Amino acid sequence: MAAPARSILRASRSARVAFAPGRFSSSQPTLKERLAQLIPAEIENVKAIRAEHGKKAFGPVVVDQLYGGMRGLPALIWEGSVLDAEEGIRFRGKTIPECQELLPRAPGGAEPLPEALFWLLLTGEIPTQEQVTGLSKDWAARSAIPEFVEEILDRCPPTLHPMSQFSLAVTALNHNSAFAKAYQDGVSKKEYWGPTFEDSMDLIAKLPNIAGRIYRNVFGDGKLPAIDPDKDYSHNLATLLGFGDNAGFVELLRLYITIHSDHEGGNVSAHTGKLVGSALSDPFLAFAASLNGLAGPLHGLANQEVLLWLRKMQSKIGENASDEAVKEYVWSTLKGGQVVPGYGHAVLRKTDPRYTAQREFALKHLPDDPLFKLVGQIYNIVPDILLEAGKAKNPWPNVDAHSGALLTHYGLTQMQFYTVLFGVSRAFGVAAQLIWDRALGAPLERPKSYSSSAIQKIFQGRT
Ligand code: FAM
Repeated sequence: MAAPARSILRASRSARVAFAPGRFSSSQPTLKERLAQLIPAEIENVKAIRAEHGKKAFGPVVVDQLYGGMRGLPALIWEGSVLDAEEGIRFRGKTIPECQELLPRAPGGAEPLPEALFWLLLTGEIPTQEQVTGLSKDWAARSAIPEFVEEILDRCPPTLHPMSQFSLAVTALNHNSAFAKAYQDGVSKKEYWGPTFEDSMDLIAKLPNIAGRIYRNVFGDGKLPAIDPDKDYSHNLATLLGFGDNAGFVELLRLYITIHSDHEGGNVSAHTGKLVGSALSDPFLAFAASLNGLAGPLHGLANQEVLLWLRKMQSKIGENASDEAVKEYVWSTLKGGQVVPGYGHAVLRKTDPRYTAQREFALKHLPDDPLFKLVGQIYNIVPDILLEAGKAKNPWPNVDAHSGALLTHYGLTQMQFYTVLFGVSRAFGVAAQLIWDRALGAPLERPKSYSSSAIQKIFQGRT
């Protein structure tokens, strides 16, 4: 006999907030109103660029790029963030330290609110404190997930990886998609962005309840507290995970979501969301696809892999191991045909500023933490070894080399959950891109593939 849905036994369900989404700032434009003002000029801007430069060549394409994962191939447009190989990410032209300085914070907080980062990604503008508070309240009002999605999660075996559960739940949210409904009702192309915006807001708003439920089901007693409409997004997410009373963890989440939100358009999760969205799949379907890409160990799962690798290292060579012992362990990883997780990058050629931001957070809040010290010790050792091994184009650490040590410090020790937090954050960038793609009428993506024999034919007789 099938077991009864565990949700029936639960003391509380995900928050059912008593007010509706919409306007929460009194006098200033909401995010949707501001976007509506910006879109017409951007459509004209794109038209002008295409009219003037549309037929011009834009750098060479070499055959290696077809075989080599399209590295460096100029193929996408995304205004939200741009990645420089040396300098790292800029969100709408702003570095991480600039975002930390300029974006509104929570009262008493020092880190930017991800709500503000989302506003920046979408509009290129710094929102007011009031606008950010309005967004926090709007997301809290949209945060409840349908009961059948709760039941899907409750029926997942705890052995199903949290990322698979996450992807299942996000896919199921498509049941209530405003875009899918509007499309069925014959919405005009010009109006696509409106329901895409609503779905995107719903998507981001519902992720804390999904992530919290997965965490509590897999690692706890399955009981979830309610979302507080007067708290910011990160605070509510922390509460749902059971860390709402820990001010340090809440601050960490604000920084974490901000720096993991977007990394230009070509990375696997961002590009997958854009690609799937280009078929006019709604934001839930598109973002679920992003999550499946993020769940790969060369991409977002690397944060889990780093912790696993560190723990294996500690069990093999002990805690407080010497540099020599660590070096030997790193070499044994490489000689075993494995990658050193958290190091290297497809675009970056210097230390990832997302790593640096986390290191600075650790120096401020947890300078004596043993795992942080190990992460720092590895930073002094791995780049030289990767350089000596001579394969990796970038020997420096990326974002994933650091995040697990911070989460572990505050008690979130279940590494299988780490990529879920990356996924919550990445929704901000993917959603912003989907909204703009619909606003600008981005077409179906359909690059050309070639067979190897076609390549040989094309170059026959040419040197
Ligand atoms: N350890 C060992 N070997 C590495 C390496 C590392 N950290 N980084 C690159 N290499 C190898 C790579 O596997 C490749 O080997 P083969 O020629 O045998 O295929 C060679 O060096 C050249 O690779 P590359 O051109 O430098 O890197 P790619 O652009 O192909 O790949 C990464 C980029 C990120 C997939 C790669 O550096 C890697 O596997 N790193 C470890 C996993 C990781 O940390 N991923 C997270 C990336 C992160 F920023 C994110 O997406 N969240």
